[in-house]
Amino acid sequence: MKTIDVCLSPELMHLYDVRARTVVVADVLRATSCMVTAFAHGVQSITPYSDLKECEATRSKGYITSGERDGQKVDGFDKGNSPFEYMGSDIRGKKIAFTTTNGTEAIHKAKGAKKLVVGSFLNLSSVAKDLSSGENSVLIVCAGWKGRVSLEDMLFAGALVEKLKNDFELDCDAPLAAQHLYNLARPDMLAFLGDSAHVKRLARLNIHKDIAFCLKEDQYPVVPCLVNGVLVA
Ligand code: 3SL
Repeated sequence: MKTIDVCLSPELMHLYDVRARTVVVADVLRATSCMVTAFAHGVQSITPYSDLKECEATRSKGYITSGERDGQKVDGFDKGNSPFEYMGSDIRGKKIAFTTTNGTEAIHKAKGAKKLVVGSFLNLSSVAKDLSSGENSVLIVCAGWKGRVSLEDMLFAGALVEKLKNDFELDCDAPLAAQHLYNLARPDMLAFLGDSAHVKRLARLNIHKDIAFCLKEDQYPVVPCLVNGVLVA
């Protein structure tokens, strides 16, 4: 039977062999939620960058430059890291170069995977469907915050485990813990996350509506997938 596991921080990636697995990278607040939203609104591709300068240099090749550092839009970039910036017709058919503190970094760390897809609550069921129809075992990589664990990414991992529990065997206790947490949080995820570090961090930036939006399940039926270092729908 296929198995499913959860890597709670990109710093723990060395514990997992991803060469035969599908990896789902999740940075619910907010990188992967932005990416999913952008694909749902017709973006052609998103190239993830770890390095700010490399990302910025793509502008001369016609890319939209996007991203944040410590939650704030990078000076001189076209867009920041709010899903509401990726809902307009200005991105249709365009290529985006994206760099964020944790999300794009997690994608880089998981690049050796057999298949890599991007997950968020916004495309939860579409990702689940893609994984259950595939042949690979699965590793959900939670982007976290600078190597530390983030509760919202863990809840997403738990939601995915909950959806896939009949098709996959749990590999260890991390998927079990995530699944239990999600079921506890499910009746009111926003309240459950009220004391979490990242929600507090974003609330200080006054972006409550981003938080509420990123926790909505199944808004978009897209599954961004990494092909030759570039995300496509
Ligand atoms: O680190 C990331 O990838 C971001 O999503 C962080 S933030 O939500 O913009 O603070």
